[in-house]
Amino acid sequence: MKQIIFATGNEGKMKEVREIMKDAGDYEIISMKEAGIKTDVEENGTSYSENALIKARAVREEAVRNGMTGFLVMSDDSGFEVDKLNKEPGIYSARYMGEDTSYDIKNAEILRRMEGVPWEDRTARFVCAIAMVGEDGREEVAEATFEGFCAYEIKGEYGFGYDPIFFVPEYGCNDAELLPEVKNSISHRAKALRMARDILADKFA
Ligand code: ITT
Repeated sequence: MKQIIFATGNEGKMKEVREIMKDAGDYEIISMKEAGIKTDVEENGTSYSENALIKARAVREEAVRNGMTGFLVMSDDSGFEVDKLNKEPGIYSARYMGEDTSYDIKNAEILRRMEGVPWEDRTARFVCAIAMVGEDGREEVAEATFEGFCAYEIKGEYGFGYDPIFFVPEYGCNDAELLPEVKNSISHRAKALRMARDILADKFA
């Protein structure tokens, strides 16, 4: 069975990817840790797709150096965009206010910056780019969005990152209030991974 090394150091993402890809048939998903890969690259691209490719290429190179065969690398670059804040934090979502700042603080700061902004101007979204890099260097990217609003309040215990301040109109609650199986059926990551699976079947079979 072919292995997909999923190039992320983010536990929240890894958990969702495993759940979304659990019936991905011919592939076994393994984390970088499980593959013994330690690469930590600088994400200096100017788009989600570029950053996703930067991560996947670096992991492929290390896997090849380590003598691995029969694998494909996948990575996820994602972010939270608030239109009223010029799409911040955007591609800098992980680094916003510092990588080690807690999301309680980051989320509170975004809500503070959005104080007094009416509902119709609170449009926001998550974006996810999934890059695939084959053992032979072949490259593909799939990108998808999850549209909603910047909430008025921090709410919910599920998910990770900015989920507690993202309001999901279809469900009338914040993303972090949705059960994981619900988020994982409608999210930016779910959509991009579904597209990625079609690309895998088409171009990497
Ligand atoms: P890797 O690069 O190792 O994958 P990272 O957390 O640094 O991990 P990104 O650079 O892609 O990953 O940053 C994505 C950030 O966007 C993430 O840290 C969250 O702050 C936010 N984010 C992305 N998807 C999210 C989701 O589904 N729910 C909440 N926040 C999300």
